[in-house]
This record gives sequence, C-alpha cells and structure tokens, in this order.
Amino acid sequence: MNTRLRVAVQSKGRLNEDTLRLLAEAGMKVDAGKRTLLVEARNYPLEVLFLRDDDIPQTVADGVADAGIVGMNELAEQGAAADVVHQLGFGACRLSIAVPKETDYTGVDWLNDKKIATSYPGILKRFLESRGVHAHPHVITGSVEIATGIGLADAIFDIVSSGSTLVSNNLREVEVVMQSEAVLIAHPKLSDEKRQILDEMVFRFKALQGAAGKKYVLMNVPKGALDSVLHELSGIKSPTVMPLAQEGWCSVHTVLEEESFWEKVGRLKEAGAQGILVLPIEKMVL
Ligand code: PRT
Ligand code: ZN
Repeated sequence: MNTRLRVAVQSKGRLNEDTLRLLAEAGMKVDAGKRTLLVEARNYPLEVLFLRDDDIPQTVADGVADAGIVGMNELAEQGAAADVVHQLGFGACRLSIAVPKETDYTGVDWLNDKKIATSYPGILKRFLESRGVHAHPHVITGSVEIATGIGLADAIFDIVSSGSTLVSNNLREVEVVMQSEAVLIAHPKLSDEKRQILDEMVFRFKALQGAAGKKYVLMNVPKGALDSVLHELSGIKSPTVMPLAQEGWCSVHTVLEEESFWEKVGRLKEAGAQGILVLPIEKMVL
C-alpha cells in the first residue's frame, strides 16, 4: 500500500474554506463536497480527516492523524504534544482580556479576585500565573462576550479579530495575551516517507505564501531613461532588462510588493517608463 499523509482539518467553521483553498492551490485535489470524515486527495499522497478544530491537536499528538491545520490558540490551549511545522498566514486573531467599557481598569492587578469568563482557561491561567494575579476563570463554551452584560463575570478572555464584537457588547480590550494564526502541526515522530510528503507540502505552501502580495511588473523604457528607471527600482533583486524590436527602447521586468506599487508607479512614469503592465503572481519558488 502506498503511504499517505493523513492531515486533520476543520470540517466547518472559520478555517475550513481557507484550508481547502490552500490545499487546492498547492495542487492537492480534495473532494470536500463529499463531506465524509476521510477523503483521499486525487493526485497527492494525502488523506484529509475532517474534524472539529478542538479535536485536531490531540488527534495529531496521538498519531491518529500525522499532521493537522488548526489555530495556534487551540494547540496552545490544549498543550498537545504536536510540533508547529509552518505558519500559514490565515485565521489571524488575538486572545485578549476585555472589561466593560466604563471600568476603571488600572492594570493586571485589577483582575485580582475577579471572575473571568472564557473558553480558553488553559492559556488564561498561564497568563495570570505569569503575572502573579489570582483571578477566577469561569469556563463557558459559547457567547463569552455577553458574560459581563448578564452579570456572569467581571471580565472576559476571548478571541478578537476586528474588535467589533467587543464594541457591540460595550467591552474594552485591556490585555492582549497571545497572537494566533492557522498553523500546520505534525506528530513529532513521522516515518521518513511521511516526513518527505510533509516537506513537499510545506515547500508548496511556501511558494504560495512567497507570491502573496507580489505583482509582476513589465514596462517599456527608452534607453536614455533606463538608468533613472533602474534607480527607482534599486533595492529590488536584479530587474530583467530586454531589448525591444524598436530601436532605442527596452523592456524592464521586475517583481514589486503590491503595497508599494502605487507609490512606485508614479515615480517610474516620471523617470520615463511607459506602458506599465501589472500581472498577478501565482507561485514563487525561491
Ligand atoms: O466547530 P468547531 O469547533 O470546529 O469550530 P469553532 O466554532 O470552535 O471555531 P471557529 O470556526 O469559530 O474558529 C476557528 C479558529 O479560527 C479559531 O480557533 C481561531 O484560531 C480562528 N479565528 C480567527 C477566530 C476568529 N478569527 C474570530 N474572530 N475564531 C473566532 N472568532 C470569533 C470570536 O470568538 C468572537 O466571537 O469572532 C468573534 C470576534 O470577532 P471580531 O471580528 O468581532 O473581533
Ligand atoms: Zn471548536
């Protein structure tokens, strides 16, 4: 039997879509429409195990799955014995303590003897201990943000992304305890064959992440303006310069960060560049 790497992913929820998109873009065709627990990729030695995110770290630690894609917060909460292999760049959020807006919060000492509602008691306890605070975590599994409003707790400790849930519940973020994003985790002891499949997966993920936010830019430049155009592009790894059929002109190709594109494009035009074309980059192998 051919060896396959079994990867646990969230069956539904916030990470599901981005996870399946990442696998697809990395060339691993997983027929998620089937909605069965275990699906084999059609063209890669991979099988995907669909689980609730809470179950992923332990399943990987136990070796029932070889690897998993899960929020760093879930791994940290459970302290499961799995290695973080790669940060995936989606599912970004932070875990924060928040108090009712009008509270006169003076610092972590304010939390002494207070009741803090959370679904992440493990991370919270470690934070409180590290700061020498004696508070009382109160575990609830959903709608943590309403706990202070209904008198269940004095503060909450929960996931924050845009912060709008806090605002609409009259809460104020006072301590950011950890930053999180989706991570690829793996069982610490994989066979050489499985390790190879995992390494190839990480290689493909890196190629996709390397291309994120980058554009391929082509422009026509009269030879007399080439030096000033190249000067605008200084700091960028070797732009390509090619002669054009038309005498006295050349074509300059380079990769630009999308963020700095608009700022750069004006200066490139001023320097003499014309016919600037911008193309998306799908993958970048360094
Ligand atoms: O069913 P299952 O157990 O698999 O899923 P789940 O309901 O436990 O988790 P899910 O799908 O809600 O989240 C999965 C993971 O996504 C989390 O463990 C985080 O790593 C990550 N993530 C990223 C988030 C958020 N952003 C997020 N905003 N998880 C939850 N939220 C919630 C948060 O709990 C709060 O209620 O969104 C609200 C805050 O959002 P803002 O934008 O208003 O601040
Ligand atoms: Zn969950």
